[in-house]
Amino acid sequence: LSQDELKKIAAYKAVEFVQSGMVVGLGTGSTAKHAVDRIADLLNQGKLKDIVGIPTSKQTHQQASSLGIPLSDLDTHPTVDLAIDGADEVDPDLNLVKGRGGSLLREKMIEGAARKFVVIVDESKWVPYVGASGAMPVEVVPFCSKYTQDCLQKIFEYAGCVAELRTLSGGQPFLTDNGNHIVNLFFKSDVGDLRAASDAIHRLPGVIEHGMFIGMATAVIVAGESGVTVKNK
Ligand code: DER
Repeated sequence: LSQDELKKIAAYKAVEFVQSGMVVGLGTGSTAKHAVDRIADLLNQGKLKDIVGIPTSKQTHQQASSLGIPLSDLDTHPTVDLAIDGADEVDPDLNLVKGRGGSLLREKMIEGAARKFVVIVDESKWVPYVGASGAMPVEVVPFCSKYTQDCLQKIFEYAGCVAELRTLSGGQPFLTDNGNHIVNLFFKSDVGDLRAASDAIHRLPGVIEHGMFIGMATAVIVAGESGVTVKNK
């Protein structure tokens, strides 16, 4: 099975938890895309009714609205019944790294407002510790983002951190849906206590939010060659 087929299997499994009448957080990325497609299919088949989608990015808003899913936002629906989204990494305690697609702020707001947050991944996303497979993104204000980047790198010097501003092919800074910059943190070793790491990051005034989703997942659905498993918290 290809990685995309595994992503689709995990996504379809998660959509089984969607019931008519729910307010559903719609994730961002190639795995969540399959969940959005599936919800639209079930709505069009009449198997699901009265769903309101809360998109976690402009990209997902565009996909969901083109598929006819009714959409709203947290201002109108401050509580979300179920959020479904992918992840870049899942550690043994079901802590996540998210945001390599640049949508971490809206994802964390919506998934933090959800009664249940179901994460959908293929088995390649398992890591021994946060940051083991690549960037841990941090959304920062554009004002002096190089200064914030350098502060972030210094905080995690003990873990061999290299901090880099995320840029587009032309070299200009990547901009999130909210018009902010992303600083990617690359760790050479485990940062240790994630909540302490989170607190240290949030103490920097230029930081808006980071991509460690600590203790937020209610369940993680993992699709692998040997089948699909649901890991509950
Ligand atoms: O950017 C994000 O947070 C995405 O959800 C990412 O974590 C997963 O993207 P993928 O499903 O395309 O791997």
